[in-house]
Amino acid sequence: MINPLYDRLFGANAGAQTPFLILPDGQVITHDAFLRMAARMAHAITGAGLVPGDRLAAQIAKSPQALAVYAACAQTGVIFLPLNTAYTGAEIAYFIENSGAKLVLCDATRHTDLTPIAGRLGARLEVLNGDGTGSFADMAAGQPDIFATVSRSADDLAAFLYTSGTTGRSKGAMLTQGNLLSNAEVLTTHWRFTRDDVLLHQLPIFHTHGLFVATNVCLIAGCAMRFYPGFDVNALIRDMPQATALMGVPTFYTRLLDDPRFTRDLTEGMRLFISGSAPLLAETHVSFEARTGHRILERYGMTETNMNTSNPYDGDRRAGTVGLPLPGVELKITDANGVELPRGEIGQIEVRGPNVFKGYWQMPEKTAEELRADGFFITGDLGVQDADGYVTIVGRNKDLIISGGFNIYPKELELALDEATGVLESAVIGVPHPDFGETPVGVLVARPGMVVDTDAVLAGLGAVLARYKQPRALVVVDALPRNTMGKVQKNVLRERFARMFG
Ligand code: MCA
Ligand code: AMP
Repeated sequence: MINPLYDRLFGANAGAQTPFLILPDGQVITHDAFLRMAARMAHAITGAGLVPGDRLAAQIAKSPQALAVYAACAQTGVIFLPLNTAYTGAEIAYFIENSGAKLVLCDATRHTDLTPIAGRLGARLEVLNGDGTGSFADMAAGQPDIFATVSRSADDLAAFLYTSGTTGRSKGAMLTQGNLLSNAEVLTTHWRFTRDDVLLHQLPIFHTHGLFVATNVCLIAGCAMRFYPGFDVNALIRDMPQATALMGVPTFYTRLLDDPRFTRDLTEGMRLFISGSAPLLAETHVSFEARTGHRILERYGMTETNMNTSNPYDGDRRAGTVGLPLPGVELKITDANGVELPRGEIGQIEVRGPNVFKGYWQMPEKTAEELRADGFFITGDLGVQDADGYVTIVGRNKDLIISGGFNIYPKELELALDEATGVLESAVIGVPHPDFGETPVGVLVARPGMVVDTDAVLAGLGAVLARYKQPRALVVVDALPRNTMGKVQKNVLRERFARMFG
């Protein structure tokens, strides 16, 4: 039986009694023990009636068990659909309905909330808690710890990751086994991961960054991860002397730099610090090197494409750039008509390669808008490539805010704000934030003769939007600035409110 993703990532580590996950309390889970846990879950998944190609949605806390669900999906050929733990019931309902998930895993705390939703949508709901307990764990307990891996091909789907759109409707990016595997192979080599590495893993595992980039690389290398439930600067500082690498969003690095305990001595045994998901300010890069002697390696990727570019391991890691296209990835800068521009000119970034996804689930028209027939994907990012090939991202063609590495689409917030009592219309903009890089601010116009109670509006958003998406401030203005075409001039608003958070 052949299953490229499972065989290469997981199966290759079968029998290895070396550490895979080192938990904050010192507990060690070997590669072999992890695979046996995943095999028991694979039996539970097939026992629940799922067949290859079915979707399993998981809104569960980060834990070794949560990671084993990913391995179990790979082994059974079931499509894994990880969901942000911050999503509200209303948001989850959309993902279950849109994906047609057959099995949904949640924390016990969400069970009551999600039971009617799953019931209405015909999905089976089971519990998997962050401590590894729950009805799904019970289904897996006592199952054989070996599972006959289901045959799959590189073109079969491995995961759906939902990414919001400028229309406010999330789209399920369909990632194949080949997409994930090709990128993981390239990154492992490019960043020189070997079985001697120990990666500090504090990212969430419901995104490409924490799930595919960090985890898949460590699986291919057969190395260990110090695996934490979430970001914890104290644990990072405590454990850094026992690690070799860190992957994080820029907020990780600014928070480390804010801590006087973070010193050159502490980083002596580290060989690599990688940043991505949001722009790393050149000043952070420079301060980091001054403090530690290490140059952060910045790379650039997307849910739809995995990683596209990376600064070199050996050679010049240039602050403010995202480096060079990865081996096997073609990148070009184009004008609005898709015509390639000469080096040095700013345009839209397009990429093509084995890393590029298959399309958006059941959205052929959206897929056609962004994925060209010749295989180039229009990223929506604006960039420039210098004479040496280094890419700098200069802006976005899409209305997107990135807060602490989480994407927030203004349209989704505007649709919710427009429903609020007394609101005539709204515009949501991203403004600089010292911790999160950017944060959303809602600019509201009141209906004639009405007063907007901004506290009540914010409270109302809590029921529909995940906390991280909620605007950090709401301001009421007389009118939104518009151009002659009637389009809201968000750049004018961004300038006006740029210094709200210092
Ligand atoms: C948490 N909160 C946030 C964020 N995170 N608000 C805005 N933006 C955020 N990113 C809110 C919480 O709701 C809470 O609100 C308060 O801030 C503190 O929450 P807490 O959980 O304690 O925060 P934290 O643990 O310190 O988390 C901050 C974080 C985290 C470490 C920056 O957000 C994080 O791990 N971000 C990484 C995301 C990531 O992996 N992105 C990759 C996706 P309150 O207190 O008011 O209730 S992009 C991707 O995968 C592409 C392919 C790529 O290129 O990598
Ligand atoms: P997502 O849709 O969550 O995968 O986010 C992808 C987006 O994050 C990209 O289209 C970029 O706008 C942004 N991004 C990722 N890495 C970087 C980076 N190193 N610098 C700037 N933006 C980045």
